[in-house]
Amino acid sequence: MSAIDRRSFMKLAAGAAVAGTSAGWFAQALAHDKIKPGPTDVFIVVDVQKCFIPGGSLAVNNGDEIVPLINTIAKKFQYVVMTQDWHTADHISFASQHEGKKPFEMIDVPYGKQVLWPDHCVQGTEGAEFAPGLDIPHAMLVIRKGYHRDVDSYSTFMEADKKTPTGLSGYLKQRGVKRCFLAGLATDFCVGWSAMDATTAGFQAAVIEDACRGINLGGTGLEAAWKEMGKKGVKRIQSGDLA
Ligand code: VGL
Ligand code: ZN
Repeated sequence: MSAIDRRSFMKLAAGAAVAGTSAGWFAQALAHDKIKPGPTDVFIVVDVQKCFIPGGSLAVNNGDEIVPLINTIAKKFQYVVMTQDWHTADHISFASQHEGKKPFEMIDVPYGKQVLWPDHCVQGTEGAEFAPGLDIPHAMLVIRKGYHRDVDSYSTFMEADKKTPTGLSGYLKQRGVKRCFLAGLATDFCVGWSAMDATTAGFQAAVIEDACRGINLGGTGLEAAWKEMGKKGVKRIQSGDLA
């Protein structure tokens, strides 16, 4: 290579480097920039249960649409954990347990504010089963949450009292996991809270947006949840970002 050739090559290379860093969307489009899940990554499939899909008692709009995509994503991961919302029949989060209260109203409970929900995901009932078509035979762990009558647990790491761990963080750390990728139902509740708690527990966390659906309470809850997640360092990615 002549000196002139080398100089123009260096210029080109520098230009490419700048393009790669300053134009994130461009970098993302290149196959080599995709995220390749490995042995320190886990895919956490949150609450893809009958109660949360159309026909269920707390149906999330289009919640059933994500099932095939979640199956596809799961195949890219060696490690998959699935979660189940798993309430007692008289759970504190059920409007039916509070005189004169209706679903989606808010009440004060000892650990803070609690949204009241229709009865859902009662232990051992059909509604608590995984959604039809969910097919992840290699999932290594199913973790249940929300089984203490007096405490809700949107997060699959920490109950809503913020002091009762589910044990998932210890499990994942013992398995050498560093990054958590999350998807499922609902974006603005169990997926979002789980992702934020993953960062609090010392993991990197990313939510795969197109493999989630949200409840969007009051029409603004979903965007507010993304904002909160961003503040906590949770990455917002798409299924196409995964190799
Ligand atoms: C959920 C509300 C109540 C969820 C669970 O899975 O997002 N939302 N219980
Ligand atoms: Zn619940």
